[in-house]
Amino acid sequence: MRSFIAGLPKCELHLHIEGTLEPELKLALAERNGVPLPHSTVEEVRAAYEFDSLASFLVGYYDGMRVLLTEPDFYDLATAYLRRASAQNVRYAEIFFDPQAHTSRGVPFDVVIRGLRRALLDAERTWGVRAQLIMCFLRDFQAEYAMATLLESLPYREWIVGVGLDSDERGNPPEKFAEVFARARREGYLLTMHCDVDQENSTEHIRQCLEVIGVDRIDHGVNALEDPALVAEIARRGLGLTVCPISNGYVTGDRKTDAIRRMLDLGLRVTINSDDPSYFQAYVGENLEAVHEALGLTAAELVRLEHNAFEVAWLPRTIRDALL
Ligand code: ES4
Ligand code: ZN
Repeated sequence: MRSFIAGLPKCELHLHIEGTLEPELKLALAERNGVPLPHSTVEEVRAAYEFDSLASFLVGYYDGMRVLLTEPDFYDLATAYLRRASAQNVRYAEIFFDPQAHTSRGVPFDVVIRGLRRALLDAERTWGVRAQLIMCFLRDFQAEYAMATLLESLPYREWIVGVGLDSDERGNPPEKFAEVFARARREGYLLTMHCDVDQENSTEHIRQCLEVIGVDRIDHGVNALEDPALVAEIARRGLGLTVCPISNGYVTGDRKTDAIRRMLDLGLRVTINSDDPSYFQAYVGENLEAVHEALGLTAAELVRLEHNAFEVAWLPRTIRDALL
């Protein structure tokens, strides 16, 4: 089944580009940009990636970004990811980026998006892997800053397929961003939000995503299983859930594979994704293997997981059908 998984055409829908920064590239960019780091070897950088909760993960995640300063840095970051993704037979990826994690450090929005965009175009030509960008707002910053970021993105509207919401969920419910997401929808963006696994008020946050925001997808969303009314509504709307088992394992101690089993059995459009593959040392292929290892999936079920992902991808039907 290992080679079956390796050969399966894949679709990645939950991937933070800043979470793909491998220690080798972090060291190389630090050197290129003259950014001092407390570590000088890959092993030391790796050893410093330590976390047991979303909040402790995010500390290292933001620290890593200090080496990302120029347009070529963002180009190199996304190119390295797309090279690895295409080697795992990823045919299509929707890539989150966190502009505020950069503009808040003085790196201009256009530097970030131009570097990422150029990498996407070159990767499609070089490896045939398609990708689109989803702009995430940081939920632990004020809604006003998210709105300003949304307005700053409008000149690049054609380069961004949708918006998301990530970072520290605690005390930062979806409804805090209702106005921002309503405006984003009016501007033509599709909408998704993180409802991270086992966070405080998780089912209430999922309810707000459905009833207040009107999301087109939910990132994680595993805790919906605790409320039959949420499950029914997600099924009725055919919403995709982008689950990240190895990430969930790091953040909660449980890869939530039993939940994935239940979602499959309920006919929900569950998808398997990597989240922050450098930090969790697992790209989408390793995530599929982990689920297979825990659940003993059949080939048909593995195909179903990828089929779900292509189905809920934010692609025009003709392009999706060509990829399937
Ligand atoms: C994230 Cl696992 C997770 N949760 C929320 N925000 C994030 N950004 C990157 N990874
Ligand atoms: Zn995520």
